[in-house]
Amino acid sequence: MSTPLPNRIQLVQGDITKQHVAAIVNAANSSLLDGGGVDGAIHRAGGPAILEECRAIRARQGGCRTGEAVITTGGRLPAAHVIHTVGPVWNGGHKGEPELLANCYRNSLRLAAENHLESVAFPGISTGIYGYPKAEAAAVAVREVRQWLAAHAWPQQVVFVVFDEENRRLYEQELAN
Ligand code: AR6
Repeated sequence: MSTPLPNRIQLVQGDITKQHVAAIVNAANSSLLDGGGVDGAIHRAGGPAILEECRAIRARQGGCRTGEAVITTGGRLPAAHVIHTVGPVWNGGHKGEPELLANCYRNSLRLAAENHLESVAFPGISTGIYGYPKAEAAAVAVREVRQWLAAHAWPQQVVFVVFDEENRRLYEQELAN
């Protein structure tokens, strides 16, 4: 299901691995290895080429710190690229979580812009295993993407991919503001 919005942002409820965009964003962990959740789904659907590039990045720079992002092939995915970013683990909200989550969106969008990627799909980074409250996370996601798009031509399109009803409602509310 897709909700069209009157700008460069789209909201889709479904599986991010099925999105036909230039890049999908992965909610990874700092090892860039052995993930569950959306990470596991992306590696299963995209095949071993993604993991191979993650291992090479790890060998080169020792993984990916919280808030930062790296880019690999999309392997067999419809998306040509995967941007792996590491969201913060929710720890009550006073350990820099909002700023770290904002960095995930900014650094992913920066990589997309640098690589001239036309469209990028984001999952709700940190809102699964990492426990970030969904409403607060949706507010950060929408604010950061809006700010980026207001200042940059690339990416041209951003798709928020929500898995569940609750996130769909929260994103609809944020996007209506
Ligand atoms: N498509 C779109 N969204 C999805 C999908 C999917 N196929 N699967 C899950 N989600 P999570 P995190 C949603 O736990 O909280 C991994 O093991 C899900 O409903 O995948 O950032 C990493 O390696 C939730 O809203 O990521 C890390 O160790 C959102 O994606 C850790 O989990 C994120 O949930 C990262 O935890």
